[in-house]
Amino acid sequence: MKTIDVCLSPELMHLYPVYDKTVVVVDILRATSCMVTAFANGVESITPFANLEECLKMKLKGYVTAGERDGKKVDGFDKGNSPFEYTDDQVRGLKVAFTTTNGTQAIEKSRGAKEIIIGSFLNLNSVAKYLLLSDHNVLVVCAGWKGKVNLEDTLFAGALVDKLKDYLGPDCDAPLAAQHLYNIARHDMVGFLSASSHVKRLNKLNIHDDMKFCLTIDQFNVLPRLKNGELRLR
Ligand code: 3SL
Repeated sequence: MKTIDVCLSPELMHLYPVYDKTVVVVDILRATSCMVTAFANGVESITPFANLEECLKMKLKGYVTAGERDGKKVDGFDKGNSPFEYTDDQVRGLKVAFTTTNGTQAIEKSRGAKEIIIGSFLNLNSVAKYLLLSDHNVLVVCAGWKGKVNLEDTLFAGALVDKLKDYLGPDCDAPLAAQHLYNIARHDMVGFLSASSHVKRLNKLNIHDDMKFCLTIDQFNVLPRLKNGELRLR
């Protein structure tokens, strides 16, 4: 049986060899939810950057620059990190250079994996279907917040473990813990997360609608995958 493991924070990546794994990077609030929404609305590619200045330079090459630091759109960038900025025809055909506080850092730390795909509740089923057919063991990398564990990414990991429980075995206790948490929260994830640190942080920035949208399950049937440094639909 193939295995599934969960890295609850990018700071723990040194414990998880990735060279032979399919890594699912997740940042529910809000980076990977934005990426999935953008691809569902026709973006051509997203190039993730850990470094803000490197991302900004991509403007000179005709890229749309996007992302945030501490939840706020970066000065000089074209777009921020709300999924509502990546809907309808706003992004069709665009090449986007993207950097965020945690999500793109988690992608950076996952480099060297056999393959890297992007997960969110919005494309949960597409991720699960892909993993079922893949030959590799799976590691879910939760972006967390500045090295700390967060609830929303852990819930996604738990949802994935739960969905795949008959096909992929847990590789340590983190997937089991995530699965338990998801089963406690699954019927009211919005309520469950209302006390979470990042929801409070976003509320302080007057960002209220993004959370509900990012917790919608299977809104889109897309699977972004990292290839040659950029995310594209597989
Ligand atoms: O850290 C990230 O990658 C972001 O998703 C955080 S925020 O929701 O934009 O604050």
